[in-house]
Amino acid sequence: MAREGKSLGDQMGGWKSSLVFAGLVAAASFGYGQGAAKESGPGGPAPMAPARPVPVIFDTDIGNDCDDVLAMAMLHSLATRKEVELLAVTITKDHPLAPRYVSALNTYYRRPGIPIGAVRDGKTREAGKFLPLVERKENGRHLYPVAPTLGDAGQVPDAVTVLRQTLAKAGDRSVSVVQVGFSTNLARLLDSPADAISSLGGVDLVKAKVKELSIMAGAFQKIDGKIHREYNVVEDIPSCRKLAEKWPTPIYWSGFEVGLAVTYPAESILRDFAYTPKHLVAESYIVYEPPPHNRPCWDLTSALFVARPERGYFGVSKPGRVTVKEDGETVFTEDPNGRDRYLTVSREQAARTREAFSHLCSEPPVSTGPREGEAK
Ligand SMILES: [Ca+2]
Repeated sequence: MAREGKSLGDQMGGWKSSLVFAGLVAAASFGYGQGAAKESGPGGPAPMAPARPVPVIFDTDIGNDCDDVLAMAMLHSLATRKEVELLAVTITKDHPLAPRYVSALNTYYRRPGIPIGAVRDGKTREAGKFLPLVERKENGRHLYPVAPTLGDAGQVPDAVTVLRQTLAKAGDRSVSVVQVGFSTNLARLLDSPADAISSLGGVDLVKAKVKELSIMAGAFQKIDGKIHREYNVVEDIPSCRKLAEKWPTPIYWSGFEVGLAVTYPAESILRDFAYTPKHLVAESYIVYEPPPHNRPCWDLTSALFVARPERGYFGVSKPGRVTVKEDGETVFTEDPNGRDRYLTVSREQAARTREAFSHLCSEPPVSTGPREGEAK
């Protein structure tokens, strides 16, 4: 089921109107400076530049909305630029094609060995619109090949195992976890006991190894004058409630309103991927909802924020605490000692950020090995 099909109903059609869109952007730009250097949000300090590359775990419900695909393409470009290191991809969409699809993307971007973990007994069990692209063949060969190590069954380890293994190997308080789907995997990670992988239980392992969680979930403004119960929360409310209650590191929440205000330029899909005859990213977008639709960039916001927090693409709120109600509503309460902040985006930031998205998402894969003649 696609994102619209759940909590949004048929509203997205109406939101395509530029008038409504302009209103939402304006609503999202509450009261802070327009200059990039000052764009620290309503009261929060400007985030510092991280040590690069930023080690990232990407936790995604890939196969539902196509913004997960764009976010992965962008992370690969940022990895090529040595701004991030993609340590692992874990999946909360419970469909066997999802890990195959992730492997095809990683293979296309020259990183077939990135560990992939998949949820067991998870949410959204239908194939969705674009995962089946990974099965397409031309002249008897897969158009979008997966890593040879994946095997025909496409089976990958359980996501919690991959999360624990990845964190166990990581440096102390080094990892940025980017969650852009449901909280199923991360909630189970918090509940996971000490085992052969790590002597630490889930909460302590996260506390030891994770620097921050950047999460696309919730809504911190009314949408169309109404409380918005956001899809990623609503699909697995108990897991999101557990995450909000127990997660032991700083959390940056990108609410529904942020991605809605930053749309992907459809002309980039039509033009910027033409360097290859068939491109899995562009095809997935088109199969999901073709141009001239400018897709909101929800998941991309959380990914870009960990890579370039200091570049003024977003503002951050003052600290506080997010709670998730039983019906999926997210509530932010200001607290100087709070763990949580939410992202904001002004009209000017939205324009800059969508350009950055289109350039980064459409960058061709590059071999980063030594050039011919250079010492290895
Ligand atoms: Ca997603």
